[in-house]
Amino acid sequence: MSSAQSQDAAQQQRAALIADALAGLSAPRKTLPCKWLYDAEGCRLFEEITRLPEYYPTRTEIRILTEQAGSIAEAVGPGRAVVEFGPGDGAKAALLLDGLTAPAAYVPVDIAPEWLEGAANRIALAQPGLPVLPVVADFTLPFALPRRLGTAPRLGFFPGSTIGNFEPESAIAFLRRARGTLGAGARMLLGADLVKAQAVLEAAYDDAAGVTAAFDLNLLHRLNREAGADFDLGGFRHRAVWNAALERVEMHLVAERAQAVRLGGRVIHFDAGETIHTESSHKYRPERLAALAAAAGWRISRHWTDPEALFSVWLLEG
Ligand code: AVI
Repeated sequence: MSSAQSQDAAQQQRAALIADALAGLSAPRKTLPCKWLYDAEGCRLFEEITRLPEYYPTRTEIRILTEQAGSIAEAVGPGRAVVEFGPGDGAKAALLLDGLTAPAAYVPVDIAPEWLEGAANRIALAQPGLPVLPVVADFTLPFALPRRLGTAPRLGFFPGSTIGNFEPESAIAFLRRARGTLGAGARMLLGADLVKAQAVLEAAYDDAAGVTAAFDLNLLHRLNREAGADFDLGGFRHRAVWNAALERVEMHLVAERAQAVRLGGRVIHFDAGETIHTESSHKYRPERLAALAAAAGWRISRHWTDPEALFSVWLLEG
């Protein structure tokens, strides 16, 4: 990307952030889309979250992928091209590819080229000779796979329970679209966090060291930095709450007192105690996950979990 192109992209991103913030903060129940949590500082803080003692999902999924590698490889079958939606640093793909029999290619898909580069380099080093074909795309929208992939059967890979950050209708839409993108005979390996005790869930999203709070509050920092807003960061605090009816952990930023904030030429008023809903992390029961997959045209072939049934990895067939 030339420097003019990257300036253009930054400008477009800024305009989209302001538009989303104005729409979300003008709604009767204030909200901000969780995708804006992930600027460079947000990504750094999220990495830190994945290593926290309270945040069990990452290490538990890695444990499942490690301990069940043989069983997963057998169920997936040989010769598949692995298409990963949002590869992060590529660590989970490295584990998966190491266990699979004769994978045909690795296709990491992400909107952020810098993430793709890291994951692609990691896999190229770990799997010499394996074609690595990165795709820069927003995987929540339609995109095409590289032609060079040929006719090898595909395995979609969507770990981390990122599916849980989608509203159920969007999760179904994503899974349906992924099925179309991956093509006939495709399979999909999906990580999903499970419903469990409220205290465990709330601690995972409101850790003692305050890293998740910093991650959440960074969104207001970002609006101040990139959207010219004037949030007083001391005027808001992070709260994580289990919504039992919707089976999701919600992150909120709570206004500590009544206040007014300037953003994009408008003034936004907050009552004391009013919240901005910044993220939902849906947790699944097996029957709900099966229903979600079925609504998107997939059927469950196998699933694996850890001994404490904290997290699950699912193999879907088209
Ligand atoms: C990225 N995603 C799966 C994380 C989750 O657990 O929902 C995001 C996160 N938010 C706070 N902690 C972690």
